[in-house]
Amino acid sequence: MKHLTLDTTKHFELTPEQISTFQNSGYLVLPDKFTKEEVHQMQLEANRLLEFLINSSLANHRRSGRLDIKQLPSGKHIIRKIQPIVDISPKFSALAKDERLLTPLRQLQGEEPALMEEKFSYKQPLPEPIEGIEVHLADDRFLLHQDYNYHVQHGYRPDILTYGVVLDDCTLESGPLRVWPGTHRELIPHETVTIGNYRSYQVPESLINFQDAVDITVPRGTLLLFHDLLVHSSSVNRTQQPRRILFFSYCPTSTPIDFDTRNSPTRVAELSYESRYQMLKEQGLFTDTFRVPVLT
Ligand SMILES: O=C(O)CCC(=O)C(=O)O
Repeated sequence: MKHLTLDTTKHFELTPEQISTFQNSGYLVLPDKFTKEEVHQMQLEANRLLEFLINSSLANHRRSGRLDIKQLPSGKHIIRKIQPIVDISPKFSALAKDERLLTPLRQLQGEEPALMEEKFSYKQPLPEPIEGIEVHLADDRFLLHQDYNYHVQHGYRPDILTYGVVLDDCTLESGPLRVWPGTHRELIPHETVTIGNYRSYQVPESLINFQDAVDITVPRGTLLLFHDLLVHSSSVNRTQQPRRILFFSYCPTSTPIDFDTRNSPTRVAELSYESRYQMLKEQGLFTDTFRVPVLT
Protein backbone atom coordinates (compact mmCIF):
# COMPACT_ATOMS: atom_id res chain seq x y z
CA MET A 1 0.00 0.00 0.00
CA LYS A 2 1.27 3.45 -0.89
CA HIS A 3 1.30 6.23 1.66
CA LEU A 4 0.47 9.87 1.30
CA THR A 5 3.96 11.25 1.65
CA LEU A 6 4.01 14.99 1.45
CA ASP A 7 7.12 16.90 0.61
CA THR A 8 6.77 19.52 3.32
CA THR A 9 9.91 21.28 2.11
CA LYS A 10 7.94 22.62 -0.85
CA HIS A 11 6.79 25.65 1.10
CA PHE A 12 6.37 28.91 -0.79
CA GLU A 13 5.72 32.51 0.14
CA LEU A 14 3.00 34.73 -1.24
CA THR A 15 4.35 37.57 -3.38
CA PRO A 16 3.43 41.19 -2.48
CA GLU A 17 1.07 41.13 -5.52
CA GLN A 18 -0.69 38.00 -4.23
CA ILE A 19 -1.06 39.55 -0.78
CA SER A 20 -2.57 42.67 -2.32
CA THR A 21 -4.95 40.58 -4.51
CA PHE A 22 -6.03 38.64 -1.43
CA GLN A 23 -6.65 41.82 0.54
CA ASN A 24 -8.76 43.31 -2.27
CA SER A 25 -10.66 40.21 -3.45
CA GLY A 26 -10.78 38.01 -0.36
CA TYR A 27 -9.44 34.96 -2.17
CA LEU A 28 -6.52 33.56 -4.16
CA VAL A 29 -6.12 30.72 -6.64
CA LEU A 30 -2.72 29.04 -6.31
CA PRO A 31 -2.17 26.60 -9.20
CA ASP A 32 -0.03 23.44 -9.27
CA LYS A 33 0.67 23.24 -5.55
CA PHE A 34 0.35 19.44 -5.40
CA THR A 35 1.83 16.87 -7.76
CA LYS A 36 -0.30 14.33 -9.67
CA GLU A 37 0.95 11.58 -7.37
CA GLU A 38 0.10 13.55 -4.22
CA VAL A 39 -3.41 14.22 -5.55
CA HIS A 40 -3.81 10.54 -6.41
CA GLN A 41 -2.82 9.51 -2.89
CA MET A 42 -5.29 12.03 -1.45
CA GLN A 43 -8.05 10.63 -3.67
CA LEU A 44 -7.30 7.12 -2.34
CA GLU A 45 -7.52 8.45 1.22
CA ALA A 46 -10.84 10.14 0.34
CA ASN A 47 -12.14 6.73 -0.81
CA ARG A 48 -10.92 5.05 2.37
CA LEU A 49 -12.64 7.63 4.56
CA LEU A 50 -15.91 7.31 2.67
CA GLU A 51 -15.87 3.51 2.94
CA PHE A 52 -15.06 3.79 6.65
CA LEU A 53 -17.94 6.19 7.36
CA ILE A 54 -20.57 4.40 5.28
CA ASN A 55 -19.68 0.93 6.56
CA SER A 56 -19.49 2.24 10.12
CA SER A 57 -22.95 3.81 9.66
CA LEU A 58 -24.33 0.50 8.36
CA ALA A 59 -22.77 -1.46 11.24
CA ASN A 60 -24.36 0.90 13.78
CA HIS A 61 -27.72 1.21 11.94
CA ARG A 62 -27.30 4.94 12.20
CA ARG A 63 -25.90 7.61 9.88
CA SER A 64 -22.54 8.85 11.17
CA GLY A 65 -22.75 12.43 12.42
CA ARG A 66 -19.77 13.13 10.16
CA LEU A 67 -21.56 12.04 7.01
CA ASP A 68 -23.70 14.41 4.94
CA ILE A 69 -25.50 12.27 2.35
CA LYS A 70 -28.53 13.42 0.39
CA GLN A 71 -31.25 11.77 -1.67
CA LEU A 72 -31.87 13.60 -4.96
CA PRO A 73 -35.40 13.95 -6.38
CA SER A 74 -34.41 11.16 -8.85
CA GLY A 75 -33.95 8.79 -5.87
CA LYS A 76 -30.17 8.67 -6.34
CA HIS A 77 -27.90 9.23 -3.36
CA ILE A 78 -25.04 11.72 -3.34
CA ILE A 79 -22.31 12.24 -0.75
CA ARG A 80 -22.30 15.96 -0.10
CA LYS A 81 -19.70 16.34 2.64
CA ILE A 82 -17.87 14.75 5.56
CA GLN A 83 -16.86 16.73 8.64
CA PRO A 84 -14.72 16.65 10.78
CA ILE A 85 -11.81 14.62 9.42
CA VAL A 86 -8.33 14.88 10.91
CA ASP A 87 -9.07 12.69 13.94
CA ILE A 88 -9.90 9.78 11.62
CA SER A 89 -7.23 10.46 9.01
CA PRO A 90 -3.58 10.74 10.05
CA LYS A 91 -2.82 11.47 6.39
CA PHE A 92 -5.05 14.52 6.21
CA SER A 93 -3.91 15.52 9.68
CA ALA A 94 -0.36 15.64 8.28
CA LEU A 95 -1.57 17.61 5.27
CA ALA A 96 -3.10 20.25 7.55
CA LYS A 97 0.42 20.87 8.92
CA ASP A 98 2.10 21.07 5.49
CA GLU A 99 4.28 24.16 5.14
CA ARG A 100 2.69 24.87 1.75
CA LEU A 101 -0.41 25.75 3.75
CA LEU A 102 1.13 27.27 6.86
CA THR A 103 3.71 29.70 5.44
CA PRO A 104 1.19 31.93 3.55
CA LEU A 105 -1.08 31.93 6.61
CA ARG A 106 1.74 33.30 8.77
CA GLN A 107 2.23 36.05 6.19
CA LEU A 108 -1.47 37.00 6.19
CA GLN A 109 -2.41 36.40 9.83
CA GLY A 110 0.90 37.66 11.29
CA GLU A 111 1.14 34.81 13.78
CA GLU A 112 1.12 31.05 14.11
CA PRO A 113 -2.06 29.53 12.58
CA ALA A 114 -4.18 26.95 14.45
CA LEU A 115 -6.46 24.50 12.66
CA MET A 116 -10.05 25.19 13.78
CA GLU A 117 -12.13 23.23 11.24
CA GLU A 118 -11.82 20.69 8.46
CA LYS A 119 -14.52 19.58 6.07
CA PHE A 120 -14.45 17.65 2.85
CA SER A 121 -16.92 18.33 0.04
CA TYR A 122 -17.34 15.20 -2.07
CA LYS A 123 -20.31 15.96 -4.36
CA GLN A 124 -19.98 12.28 -5.18
CA PRO A 125 -22.95 10.53 -6.80
CA LEU A 126 -23.39 6.87 -5.76
CA PRO A 127 -24.41 4.23 -8.31
CA GLU A 128 -26.77 2.56 -5.80
CA PRO A 129 -28.73 4.10 -2.90
CA ILE A 130 -27.42 3.19 0.58
CA GLU A 131 -30.16 1.18 2.34
CA GLY A 132 -30.44 1.17 6.12
CA ILE A 133 -29.46 4.70 7.15
CA GLU A 134 -31.44 7.93 7.31
CA VAL A 135 -30.87 10.09 4.21
CA HIS A 136 -32.39 13.55 3.84
CA LEU A 137 -34.15 14.60 0.66
CA ALA A 138 -32.13 17.49 -0.82
CA ASP A 139 -29.17 17.93 -3.16
CA ASP A 140 -25.46 18.63 -3.07
CA ARG A 141 -25.46 22.37 -3.63
CA PHE A 142 -24.04 24.82 -1.10
CA LEU A 143 -26.18 27.88 -0.56
CA LEU A 144 -24.91 31.44 -0.82
CA HIS A 145 -23.13 31.97 2.51
CA GLN A 146 -20.20 33.27 4.50
CA ASP A 147 -18.46 30.64 6.63
CA TYR A 148 -18.18 33.20 9.40
CA ASN A 149 -21.97 33.15 9.78
CA TYR A 150 -21.48 29.68 11.31
CA HIS A 151 -18.21 30.39 13.11
CA VAL A 152 -19.45 33.53 14.90
CA GLN A 153 -22.12 31.43 16.64
CA HIS A 154 -19.30 29.61 18.48
CA GLY A 155 -17.42 32.77 19.46
CA TYR A 156 -14.66 32.82 16.82
CA ARG A 157 -13.29 36.10 15.43
CA PRO A 158 -13.62 36.78 11.68
CA ASP A 159 -9.85 36.49 11.10
CA ILE A 160 -10.15 32.87 9.95
CA LEU A 161 -8.64 31.81 6.61
CA THR A 162 -9.58 28.68 4.68
CA TYR A 163 -7.74 26.57 2.13
CA GLY A 164 -9.46 24.39 -0.43
CA VAL A 165 -7.27 21.54 -1.74
CA VAL A 166 -8.80 20.67 -5.11
CA LEU A 167 -8.81 16.88 -5.72
CA ASP A 168 -10.89 16.72 -8.93
CA ASP A 169 -11.00 19.01 -11.93
CA CYS A 170 -13.67 21.64 -11.25
CA THR A 171 -15.71 22.39 -14.36
CA LEU A 172 -18.89 24.43 -14.83
CA GLU A 173 -20.84 21.14 -14.96
CA SER A 174 -19.39 19.72 -11.74
CA GLY A 175 -20.55 22.58 -9.47
CA PRO A 176 -17.33 24.56 -8.93
CA LEU A 177 -16.86 26.89 -6.00
CA ARG A 178 -18.50 30.23 -6.89
CA VAL A 179 -17.19 33.33 -5.10
CA TRP A 180 -18.11 37.00 -4.88
CA PRO A 181 -14.84 38.97 -4.90
CA GLY A 182 -14.62 41.81 -2.38
CA THR A 183 -17.46 40.59 -0.15
CA HIS A 184 -15.08 39.74 2.72
CA ARG A 185 -15.31 43.06 4.53
CA GLU A 186 -18.44 42.58 6.62
CA LEU A 187 -20.84 39.94 7.89
CA ILE A 188 -24.12 39.96 5.95
CA PRO A 189 -27.17 38.85 7.97
CA HIS A 190 -28.26 35.41 6.68
CA GLU A 191 -31.88 34.30 6.28
CA THR A 192 -33.23 30.85 7.24
CA VAL A 193 -34.31 28.60 4.37
CA THR A 194 -35.74 25.08 4.10
CA ILE A 195 -34.25 22.72 1.53
CA GLY A 196 -36.05 19.40 1.21
CA ASN A 197 -36.48 18.44 4.84
CA TYR A 198 -33.65 20.37 6.49
CA ARG A 199 -33.08 23.99 7.49
CA SER A 200 -30.10 26.09 6.53
CA TYR A 201 -28.99 29.72 6.17
CA GLN A 202 -28.21 31.85 3.17
CA VAL A 203 -27.24 35.37 2.20
CA PRO A 204 -30.45 36.92 0.80
CA GLU A 205 -30.09 36.93 -2.99
CA SER A 206 -31.30 40.54 -3.10
CA LEU A 207 -28.11 41.62 -1.29
CA ILE A 208 -25.75 40.14 -3.90
CA ASN A 209 -25.05 41.09 -7.50
CA PHE A 210 -25.07 37.81 -9.44
CA GLN A 211 -23.05 39.39 -12.25
CA ASP A 212 -20.09 39.74 -9.88
CA ALA A 213 -19.81 35.98 -9.29
CA VAL A 214 -16.64 34.11 -10.31
CA ASP A 215 -16.77 30.35 -10.91
CA ILE A 216 -13.46 28.84 -9.86
CA THR A 217 -12.96 26.29 -12.63
CA VAL A 218 -9.53 24.85 -11.92
CA PRO A 219 -7.68 21.54 -12.31
CA ARG A 220 -6.96 19.11 -9.50
CA GLY A 221 -3.83 19.99 -7.53
CA THR A 222 -4.85 23.66 -7.22
CA LEU A 223 -4.92 25.32 -3.81
CA LEU A 224 -7.62 27.92 -3.06
CA LEU A 225 -7.33 30.36 -0.19
CA PHE A 226 -10.24 32.47 1.01
CA HIS A 227 -11.35 34.75 3.83
CA ASP A 228 -13.99 33.58 6.30
CA LEU A 229 -16.30 36.43 5.26
CA LEU A 230 -16.08 35.79 1.50
CA VAL A 231 -19.56 35.07 0.11
CA HIS A 232 -19.53 31.78 -1.80
CA SER A 233 -21.77 28.96 -2.97
CA SER A 234 -21.78 26.07 -5.43
CA SER A 235 -24.47 24.54 -7.61
CA VAL A 236 -25.21 20.85 -8.05
CA ASN A 237 -22.72 18.47 -9.65
CA ARG A 238 -24.26 17.49 -12.99
CA THR A 239 -21.56 14.95 -13.86
CA GLN A 240 -21.32 11.33 -12.74
CA GLN A 241 -17.87 11.92 -11.19
CA PRO A 242 -17.08 13.34 -7.73
CA ARG A 243 -16.01 16.96 -7.32
CA ARG A 244 -13.90 16.80 -4.18
CA ILE A 245 -12.40 19.77 -2.36
CA LEU A 246 -10.81 19.33 1.06
CA PHE A 247 -11.13 22.44 3.24
CA PHE A 248 -8.90 23.41 6.16
CA SER A 249 -9.71 26.54 8.19
CA TYR A 250 -7.24 28.25 10.52
CA CYS A 251 -7.57 30.92 13.18
CA PRO A 252 -4.61 32.80 14.68
CA THR A 253 -3.36 31.12 17.87
CA SER A 254 -4.26 34.26 19.87
CA THR A 255 -7.96 33.40 19.34
CA PRO A 256 -9.33 33.36 22.90
CA ILE A 257 -11.37 30.13 22.65
CA ASP A 258 -10.60 26.43 22.26
CA PHE A 259 -9.73 26.11 18.54
CA ASP A 260 -11.81 22.92 18.17
CA THR A 261 -14.92 24.31 19.90
CA ARG A 262 -17.16 23.86 16.86
CA ASN A 263 -16.19 20.33 15.85
CA SER A 264 -15.09 18.56 19.02
CA PRO A 265 -18.66 17.54 20.04
CA THR A 266 -18.97 15.54 16.80
CA ARG A 267 -15.55 13.93 17.20
CA VAL A 268 -16.39 12.87 20.77
CA ALA A 269 -19.91 11.63 19.89
CA GLU A 270 -18.71 9.56 16.92
CA LEU A 271 -15.73 7.89 18.56
CA SER A 272 -17.75 5.24 20.42
CA TYR A 273 -19.71 4.28 17.27
CA GLU A 274 -16.52 4.06 15.24
CA SER A 275 -14.86 1.88 17.91
CA ARG A 276 -17.93 -0.36 18.01
CA TYR A 277 -17.78 -0.78 14.22
CA GLN A 278 -14.09 -1.78 14.39
CA MET A 279 -14.87 -4.22 17.20
CA LEU A 280 -17.79 -5.82 15.30
CA LYS A 281 -15.49 -6.30 12.30
CA GLU A 282 -12.70 -7.81 14.38
CA GLN A 283 -15.17 -10.24 15.98
CA GLY A 284 -16.51 -11.25 12.56
CA LEU A 285 -19.96 -9.85 13.43
CA PHE A 286 -19.97 -7.30 10.64
CA THR A 287 -18.56 -7.36 7.12
CA ASP A 288 -18.12 -4.24 5.02
CA THR A 289 -20.53 -4.10 2.11
CA PHE A 290 -19.88 -0.62 0.73
CA ARG A 291 -17.03 -0.06 -1.71
CA VAL A 292 -16.34 3.21 -3.48
CA PRO A 293 -16.99 2.60 -7.17
CA VAL A 294 -13.93 2.58 -9.40
CA LEU A 295 -13.92 5.83 -11.35
CA THR A 296 -13.82 5.70 -15.13
O1 LIG B 1 -17.60 22.57 -1.73
C1 LIG B 1 -18.30 23.51 -2.01
O2 LIG B 1 -18.73 23.69 -3.14
C2 LIG B 1 -18.60 24.57 -0.98
C3 LIG B 1 -18.40 24.09 0.42
C4 LIG B 1 -18.80 25.12 1.41
O3 LIG B 1 -19.07 26.25 1.09
C5 LIG B 1 -18.87 24.80 2.83
O4 LIG B 1 -18.71 23.61 3.21
O5 LIG B 1 -19.13 25.71 3.63
